[in-house]
Amino acid sequence: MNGSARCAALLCLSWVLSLPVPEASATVLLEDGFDGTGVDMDKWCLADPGMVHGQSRMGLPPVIHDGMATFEHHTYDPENPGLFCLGSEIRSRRRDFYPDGPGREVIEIEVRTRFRTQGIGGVVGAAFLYMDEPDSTCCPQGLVSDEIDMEFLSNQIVVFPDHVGHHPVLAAYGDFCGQWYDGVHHWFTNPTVPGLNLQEFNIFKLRWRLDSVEWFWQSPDGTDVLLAATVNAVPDDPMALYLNTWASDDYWPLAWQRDMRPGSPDRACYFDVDYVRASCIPEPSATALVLWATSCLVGHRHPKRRNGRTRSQGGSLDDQPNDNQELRYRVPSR
Ligand SMILES: [Ca+2]
Ligand SMILES: [Ca+2]
Repeated sequence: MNGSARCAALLCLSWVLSLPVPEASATVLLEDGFDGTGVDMDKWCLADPGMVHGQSRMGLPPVIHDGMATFEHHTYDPENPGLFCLGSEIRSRRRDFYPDGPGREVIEIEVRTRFRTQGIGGVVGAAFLYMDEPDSTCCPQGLVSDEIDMEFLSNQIVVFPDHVGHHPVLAAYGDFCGQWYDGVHHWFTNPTVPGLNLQEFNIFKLRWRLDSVEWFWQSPDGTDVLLAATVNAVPDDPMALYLNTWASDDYWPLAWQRDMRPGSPDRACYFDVDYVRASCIPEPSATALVLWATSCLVGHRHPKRRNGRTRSQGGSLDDQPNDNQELRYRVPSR
């Protein structure tokens, strides 16, 4: 390359670098600020009231009030006194949350939550993505599942308080069928987060790409603090969004508390969700950016901004309003 050609190339390069990078705009797939008086059944399904998870029968719908969904947990189940506690769960009707790009390389779940523990240990409040499918050749429970968790343990607030900051449970499951903590099908962390008080409202986010999962907490100054990231046990199937409360049994010692047992007098605690939002976010790859820059050079034109928002391809995988079929028994998260 002679001097004038090199000069022209440098001029072109500087011009390309001066161009605005295509804007990555998120597309909201599901959002609920819980501003009504009941569960929006166009967006959510209630759990099968016969489903038992840990020590809890998931028989309570969340209470929608004051712009929040409150997932109550009670030790007294009037239909099964002394047999089960009562928990609460909803699942999104959409089961197609999946970072399948292009234009939707990231699935982001953002949730604002508070755990009013009332001094009671042994209860889990959670926001998570989940799917399962039958697998008769694999595992004891006959299901293989994918999952990404943001879970909060009342144990770690009231039984084992940490004055530095509380501890979210962050976990990912990829093609999981019982391989706890192997780092391949199940990845788990429970970090101390300085300044985090789970009894006040906090904003958490997870970002799921096909090759990684990241979790964030929004600090009081509005910064998204990276809490954890993994490239292991990354889900590879479309999932639905769940919110719930339940009481663990001793199968998960970290979440279990000896005094948390079904029965009266009733002891109640409350997991509040101010809002939850699921979005897909375009995230051009390095290759795509090079192609875009090349097209700018070759065509000598400004790049077109992505027109509007992308949509879910094919819509929901299951939009049939059949409340009796949707919730299989979940593998206990731990
Ligand atoms: Ca709200
Ligand atoms: Ca899978």
